[in-house]
Amino acid sequence: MTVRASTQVDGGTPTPGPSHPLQRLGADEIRRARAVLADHGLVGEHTRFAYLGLEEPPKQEVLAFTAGDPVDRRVRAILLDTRSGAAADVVASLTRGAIDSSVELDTAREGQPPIMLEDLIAVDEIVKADSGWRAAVARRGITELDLVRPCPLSAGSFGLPGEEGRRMLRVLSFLQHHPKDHPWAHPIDGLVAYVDLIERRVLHLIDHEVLPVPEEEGNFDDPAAVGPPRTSLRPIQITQPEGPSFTVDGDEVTWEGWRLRIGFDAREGLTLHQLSLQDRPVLYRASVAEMMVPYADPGPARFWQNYFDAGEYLLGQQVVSLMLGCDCLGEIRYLDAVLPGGDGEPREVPNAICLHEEDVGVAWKHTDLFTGSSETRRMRRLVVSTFVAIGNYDYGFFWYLYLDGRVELEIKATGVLFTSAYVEGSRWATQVAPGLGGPYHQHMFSARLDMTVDGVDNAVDEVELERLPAGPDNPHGNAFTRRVTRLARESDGVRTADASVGRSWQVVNPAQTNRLGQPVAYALDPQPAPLLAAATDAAVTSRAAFATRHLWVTRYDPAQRYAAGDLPNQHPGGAGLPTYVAADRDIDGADIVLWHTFGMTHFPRPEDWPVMPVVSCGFTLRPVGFFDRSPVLDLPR
Ligand SMILES: [Cu+2]
Repeated sequence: MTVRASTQVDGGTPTPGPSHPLQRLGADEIRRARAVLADHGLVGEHTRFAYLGLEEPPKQEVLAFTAGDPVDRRVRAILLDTRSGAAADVVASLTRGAIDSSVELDTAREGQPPIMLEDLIAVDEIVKADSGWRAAVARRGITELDLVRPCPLSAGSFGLPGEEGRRMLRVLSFLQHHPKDHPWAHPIDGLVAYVDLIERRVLHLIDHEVLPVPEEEGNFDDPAAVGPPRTSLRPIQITQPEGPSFTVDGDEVTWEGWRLRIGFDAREGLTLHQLSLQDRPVLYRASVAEMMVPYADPGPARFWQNYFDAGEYLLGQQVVSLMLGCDCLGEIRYLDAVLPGGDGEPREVPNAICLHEEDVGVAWKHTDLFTGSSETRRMRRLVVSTFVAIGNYDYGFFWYLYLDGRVELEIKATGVLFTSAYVEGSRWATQVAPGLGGPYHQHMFSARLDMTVDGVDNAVDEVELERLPAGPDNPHGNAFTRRVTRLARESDGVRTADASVGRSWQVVNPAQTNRLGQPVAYALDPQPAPLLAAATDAAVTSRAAFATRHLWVTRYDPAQRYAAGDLPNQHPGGAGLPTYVAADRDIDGADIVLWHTFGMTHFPRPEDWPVMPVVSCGFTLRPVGFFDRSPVLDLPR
C-alpha cells in the first residue's frame, strides 16, 4: 500500500466553481478529473475508470457552507490497469489540480474494482475464443455463436484454487433464435466459464451436464407473440394547468415546505441530500448504498450466483432514460445524469431522474355524528424516481415525500427473470414456461440513512408493543403498553425487525422537544421480510453480512459509506457494517447513521414470465412528535 501526496500541477482549464459543495459532478468536471489524474501520471494506455464520483466534503463542512464560499471540489476514482490488473483508489482535487491520496489496492485482500459495462464485450470475446467452451456449446447443438449471449457475472469469493488475486467473472450463456429474440428464454444451462479478465482467457470450464435449451420464446415486445393490445382501456389524463407545485433550481428542489438536493452517483444512483421540512433538517443524506441478489441453487453451475448490484455493478452506471407518458405521468421535470465512462470521459443520460407530484387519495376525513361536520382533504406526494436496467432485471427507485411529513422509498423490481433450464422436481426453481426455470433468489437492499432530526446529534429508540400477563396490575388481562429501549452503543444497534410486535426504530433528537415536552422524532417503519437466507458460514454471508440484520446504527464517519465495504467485487468478506460497528461507539445523542436492510424473497411464478409485473419493497420514515399536531390541517378543501 502506498500513499503519496503530490505537487500541484495544472490539469487543464479550471472550471467555474460549483454553487454548492454537493452539486452533482458536471461533464467539465469529469474531463477535468481525468486531466488532473493524467497530469500526475495515473492514466496510462491501459487505464480504465472503474469508478469516478464526487468525494463529498465532510458533513460539518457542508453544513457550514454559505452561498459564495469557496469549494474544494474533490473526486474519488478507482482506476484499473487492464494489462497488469493493478488497481488504485485515488482522491484528487479539481480545484487545486492535486492528488490528495493514491493508494495501490491489494485486490486479493481488499476486493477488485467494480465490473464495467465494457466487460460484457470482453467476456463475449474471451469465451468465444476458447475451444473448450465452443466444443461444450456445440455438444448442446449450438453452432451459430453470434446468437449466443454470454453474461458477465460477478465471481464472488469462494477460496477456489488458482483464483486468488485474479480479476474474474463467471459466465453463463443464453441463446437467441434471431437477433430480436430475448435470450433469457433460452438458458444454455450446466455450462459455466470462469474467466480471467486480465489474462483474457477461460481459466476453468464447468461442463456439469447437458440440459435441453428451452425453446419457447419470451418476446413480450413482439405483438405477433403476445397478441393485439386490449382496446377497453379509456384515457386517463393527468393535467396540472397551472404547472406543478414544486420548483427545481439546479439540483435543489422545493415543494410544500420540503427542501432537498438531488444527487446522482455512478455507484449508488439517485441520492437525496439535506432534506428538510419547514427549514427543520430531517435527513442529511439518503441512498441505497448496497443491494445484492443471492440465488438458492447449490449445484455446480450456480452455487456462486450472487450479484452486488451497487458495489459490483454500479447502480448509477445502469440508469436509463425515462419517457414522458410511460414512466411518469403528468407535469414532469426531468434531470439528466452525467456519468464517467470507462475511458474517464463524461457520458450523458438524458431524462435520468423524474420529478413529479401525485394525488394519492384521501389525506384525512371525518363525518361527525354530533356537529354534522363533514370534511375531507386530499393527500399528495412529491416523487423523485429513476430506473436502472441491470442485465435482465430493471429496478425503479422511487422516493416519496408526503404533505404530512412522511418519507418513503419504494423499490420496484421488474424486467426479466434470470432463468435456468428447469429440471423436474427441482427444489431451487419454479417452472415458469415449458422447460424453463425461474430460480429462487432474494433481493437484499441496504438503505443508508444519515439522519439529522432537528440537528446532527440524534439517538435511536426501539419502540414496540409489549404484551402483559394478567395479574394484579392487569386484572382483566386487557392491558398492553409500549416498550421503548434506547440503543446506547453500536453493538445495541444491530437489530432484527419483528412484525408480531410492530417493532420500529425512532430517531429522536434528545435536545429538541415539541410543545408537549416530548423529544422530536422520526420513526423508521420497516417492512419485515426475510433476511439473508444463506447459511451462517456461507461465503456470501460474510460478504453480505449487512443483510443478516434489518438495522445497523453507526457513528457518522465520512469514510464509512457502503454496507458491504468499498470494493465488494471478489472481496473475501467481513467488510462494511461488521467492521464499522466493531468499534462499538456511543450512538446515544451522537451524529449517527441508520443502515436499513429490506428486500424480497422471490419464488418466481408463471405470472412473472416473460416479463415480470412490478413487485415492490421499501420502508417509511414517519414523524413522531416532530410536529405539535397534525401538519395537514391547512390543506384546502
Ligand atoms: Cu426477483
